Amino acid sequence: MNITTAGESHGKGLFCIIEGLPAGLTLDLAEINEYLALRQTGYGRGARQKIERDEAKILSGVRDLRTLGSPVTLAVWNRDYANWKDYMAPEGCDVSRRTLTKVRPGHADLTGLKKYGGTDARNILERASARETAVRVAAGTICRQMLRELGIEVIGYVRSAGGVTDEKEYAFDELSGRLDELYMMDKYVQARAMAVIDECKDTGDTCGGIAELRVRGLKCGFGSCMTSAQKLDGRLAGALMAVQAVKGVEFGLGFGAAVRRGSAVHDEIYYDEEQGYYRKTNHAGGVEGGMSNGEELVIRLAKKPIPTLMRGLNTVDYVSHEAVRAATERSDVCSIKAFTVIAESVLCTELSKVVLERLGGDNLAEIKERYERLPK
Ligand code: EPS
Repeated sequence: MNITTAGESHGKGLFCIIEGLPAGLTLDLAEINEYLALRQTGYGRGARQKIERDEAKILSGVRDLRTLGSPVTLAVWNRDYANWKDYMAPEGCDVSRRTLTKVRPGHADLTGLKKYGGTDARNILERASARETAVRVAAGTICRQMLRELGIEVIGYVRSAGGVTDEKEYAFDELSGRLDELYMMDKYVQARAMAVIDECKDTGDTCGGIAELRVRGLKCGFGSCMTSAQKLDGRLAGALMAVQAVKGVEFGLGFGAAVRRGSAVHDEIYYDEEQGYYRKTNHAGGVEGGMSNGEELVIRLAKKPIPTLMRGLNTVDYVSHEAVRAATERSDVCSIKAFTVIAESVLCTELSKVVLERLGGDNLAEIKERYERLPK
């Protein structure tokens, strides 16, 4: 399976083509739109979300809500394009307006200009913007629906926002109780995080956070120890690192494993007739030797604060070379909940690729049968 996305933040829309989806998957369009709506929410989200009502349109590869095995094309149209077409229209527009030369530290602006040429960072930021993730959530939800057919479930929650961290551990089934505002689990911890977000808003600042993703039902043996390119953790980490603003990925104990002794890191192995092989701990986060080991996948992602700060950081104008304050457009103060929805979706997509590579198959029935035959 392969996915290509296209589209600019203030262009006509976001688009993607998914190649290699099996035939016979019944799509739940309402669920795709629910995840798109969730991506738009969260305490600290910005004003753009008041304009957009993201909705996925299926343009190909599906008939009567069932996939055909042909490439699936998705579109999420930008409502804001109506306000931007005079400066963004591919057919001709006024590129002398809405320019951005006060390049923002932490954004793609400066490096993108040096790489692609020109003097207007608009040409860079329009694509670098996390708006692109809207269509990745739509595609990821289709992948989620395919994984669900195999009994594989994906969910995430927020462990830390604005530097306020929930240190408790939660069982998979508890995670559906994540709270609306920030997807945190503990309302007292969340209230403190929301107060930090308020403070950031008042001071023209932004803040990031940590999301934890969990996968249940993935049988052992996905990924491979045989070549580095096939390692499951390498592939998932690569896909997740490529989500805008991610600065770190860890599996299981992650960085914590580096400071413990081996006896406190490796998950000891037991056997009984009923369960077969099992472990009492999951410090590995479900991956050993680059392969799923049948335990839950546990992945944590560090997301940096959004680089557009209303108070503006020190920078240099790309044209005049004068010391200035960085450009400020409307911005999100904190987008950690939206990010969690995005990260879950990207995980569903990469996991689907790995699953389909191992199981092959042209139609869902064939793939389900092959998955069921695998040992746990
Ligand atoms: C986003 C829409 C954008 C930003 C955000 C993501 O809207 P606008 O730029 O029109 O306000 O809010 O983009 C970024 C975080 C970024 O770094 O560019 C969205 O729909 O998710």
